[in-house]
Amino acid sequence: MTYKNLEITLEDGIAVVTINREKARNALNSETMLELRDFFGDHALGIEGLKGVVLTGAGEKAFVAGADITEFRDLDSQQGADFARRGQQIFFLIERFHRPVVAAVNGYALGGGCELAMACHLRIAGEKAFFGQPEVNLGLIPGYGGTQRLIQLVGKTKALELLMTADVIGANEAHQLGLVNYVVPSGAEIAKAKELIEKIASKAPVAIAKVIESVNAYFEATHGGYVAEVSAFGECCDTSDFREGAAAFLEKRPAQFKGK
Ligand code: CO8
Repeated sequence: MTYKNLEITLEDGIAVVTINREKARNALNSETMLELRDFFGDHALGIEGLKGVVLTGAGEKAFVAGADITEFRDLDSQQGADFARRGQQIFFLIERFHRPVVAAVNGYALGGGCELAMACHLRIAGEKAFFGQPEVNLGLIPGYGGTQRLIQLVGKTKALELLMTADVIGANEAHQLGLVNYVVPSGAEIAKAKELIEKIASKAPVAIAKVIESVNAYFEATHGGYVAEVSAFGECCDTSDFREGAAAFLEKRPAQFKGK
């Protein structure tokens, strides 16, 4: 597959995958999601001697500003659920990848962008990085596993607060909460991610793959939460509040919600 929205470089066994839609703050449109699926589900499996993958966003402003709102504003509940389910499956490919996948978060990681970072095994934040799940501003909930992974990473207390307030937090707070592994000066995110991958690459590869498998297995009992998220996301798509929320974002005005 030829990639239009992913830029991939391979150096010393480390692949750096850059989501390259800077003008749309690297928002995840369908094409980018398919490219991520191809990379993690196929292409990367064939890279000889791969030590790990760094995932980042183009430019200084955003890692990924979420799913592409222009694409899903007209979804009905069935289409919304299908969209979310397909996205979850792609993020599972990342979470289950046999080599470490490290997010190098260089700016905003919002909505689907925060969900993407959370699907990676480790997260490095630049000091100007921001994290948040602002979907309720749009009349939605996260659909790519965010309701589940945020609980896994920061616990129920803070997850509920972040999901319900749509608060956007900075790198240091994300670090205090356990959402990211390290905070580094802006511009040093990829280097730190590579340093971690190099360290991990000096260990036994099969053992590393088994660590990933076993840690993921801890959460398997709660996989029903992902299914519930898909249905709930779909149900939100049927509300007039969602149409209003998406329209308000695109028209750059505050949303007027009616609870319907
Ligand atoms: N989708 C589409 N376009 C976007 C998105 C997005 N998520 N984010 C930014 N853009 C576009 C803007 O519309 C703008 O376009 P234009 O230049 O044509 O006006 C351009 O990118 C630049 O954006 P800003 O001018 O707003 O840039 P700033 O640097 O001032 O602000 C922010 C950057 C803070 C990231 C801001 O753009 C923002 O708040 N973006 C939206 C964040 C958001 O709400 N994300 C959640 C989206 S919903 C989601 O991710 C749900 C995931 C599950 C989906 C399940 C299936 C569909």
